[in-house]
Amino acid sequence: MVVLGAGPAGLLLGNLLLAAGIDCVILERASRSHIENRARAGFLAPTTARILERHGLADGLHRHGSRHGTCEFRTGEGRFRLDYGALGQGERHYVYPQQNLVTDLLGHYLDRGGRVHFDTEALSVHDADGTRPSVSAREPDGRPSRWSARYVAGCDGRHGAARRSLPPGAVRHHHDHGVTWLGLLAEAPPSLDAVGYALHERGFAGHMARTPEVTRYYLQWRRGTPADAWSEQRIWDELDVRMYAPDHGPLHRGPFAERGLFDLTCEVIEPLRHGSLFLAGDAASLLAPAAAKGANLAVLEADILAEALTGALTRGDASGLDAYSDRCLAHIWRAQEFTGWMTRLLHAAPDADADAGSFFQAGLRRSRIASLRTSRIHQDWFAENYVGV
Ligand code: RFL
Repeated sequence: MVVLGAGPAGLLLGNLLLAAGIDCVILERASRSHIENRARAGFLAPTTARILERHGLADGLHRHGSRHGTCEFRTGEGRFRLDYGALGQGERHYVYPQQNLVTDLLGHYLDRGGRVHFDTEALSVHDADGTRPSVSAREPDGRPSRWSARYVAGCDGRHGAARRSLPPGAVRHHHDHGVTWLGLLAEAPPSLDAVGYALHERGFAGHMARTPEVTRYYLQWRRGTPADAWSEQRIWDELDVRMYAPDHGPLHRGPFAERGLFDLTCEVIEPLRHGSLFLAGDAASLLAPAAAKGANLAVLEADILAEALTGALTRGDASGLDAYSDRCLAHIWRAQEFTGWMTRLLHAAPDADADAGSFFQAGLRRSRIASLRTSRIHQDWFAENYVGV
């Protein structure tokens, strides 16, 4: 088995294949230290924790992760909290930085004797329509190499080789929410004991705890403006305004260790299987980060794929592989639907003051927020979708 990419999807898959006695190799474009330090997700769903627990891979999560079940919405009319851990299915998130999860999964994989080729970029998948597909790659010293196996798993993200190798029949659904975020990683403790979503006429601002020393902030950002256009002082001042800090308490400031721009776009590839090539994680679908679903879907899909491959390779039962794409797409579309709803809730339409239509949108948004504040049924729906995948 050849697995492309050592993110959450590829590393979980690699672990589960080795545990089932299936030989595999992971090709990873980046270095080991890069993947062990790449800060991304932080909010992991209970489903993710259960999958890791079931496979004996949750030790780090339980030792160092924390639990979280409250979010706070702030608007010009005030603020309200939803204890989502007590609503819906009564489940809470785990807060555990993605780079720690990747480090744990990599450690377990190597302990089991797994092979990863770092600094090795997959270029293309060949002969996926046959029973002996192969992957052409570039080795760290620039030499070309070729890897063949019975199956190839494309877990190499949105810009990976698996996506580039899809046959013409593959459909790529793409949607642009028309919103850009400046994502910030602040070396500062969290400023509130909840996920903070602030809706302001100047745009959205978000607050998410990562560790006691590090906090993520997001600012809705004018598309096309460079990430470094504003000084740290100006960004903190803007966060203060949009998060209504004078009304609800100051933000703990600190230097920004990272800034990046994210266009809130989403994509789904259909189907997720092309002969002997299977897509999982961001390679299969991309979600706007508004609802924190991407890493959780990556883990879920890797678990489903591992079970299907184990059936095919150890028992000659290919039914799991046949069902893989449909099973995952059901989860993906549900996550896309909720993420789209969250995205519309949190953002004024771009250039909100430009036309009368956007006032209509603002009215709908106020009504959505009011419903979420007052309707128990709406809160239960929110909680179930917010925590689930
Ligand atoms: P990854 O993690 O991108 O890993 C893919 C790996 O493939 C390698 N690669 C290649 N290797 C070989 N050959 C090639 N040609 C290659 N091309 C790429 C890459 O170096 C990399 O190591 O994909 P995977 O495993 O599918 O995991 C997906 C998640 O990383 C992603 O969905 C999440 O980070 C999304 N996300 C969040 N998800 C959550 O569930 N909860 C969150 O709280 C959350 N917060 C976030 C997020 C994503 C963010 N960004 C990046 C927009 C916050 C942010 C800011």
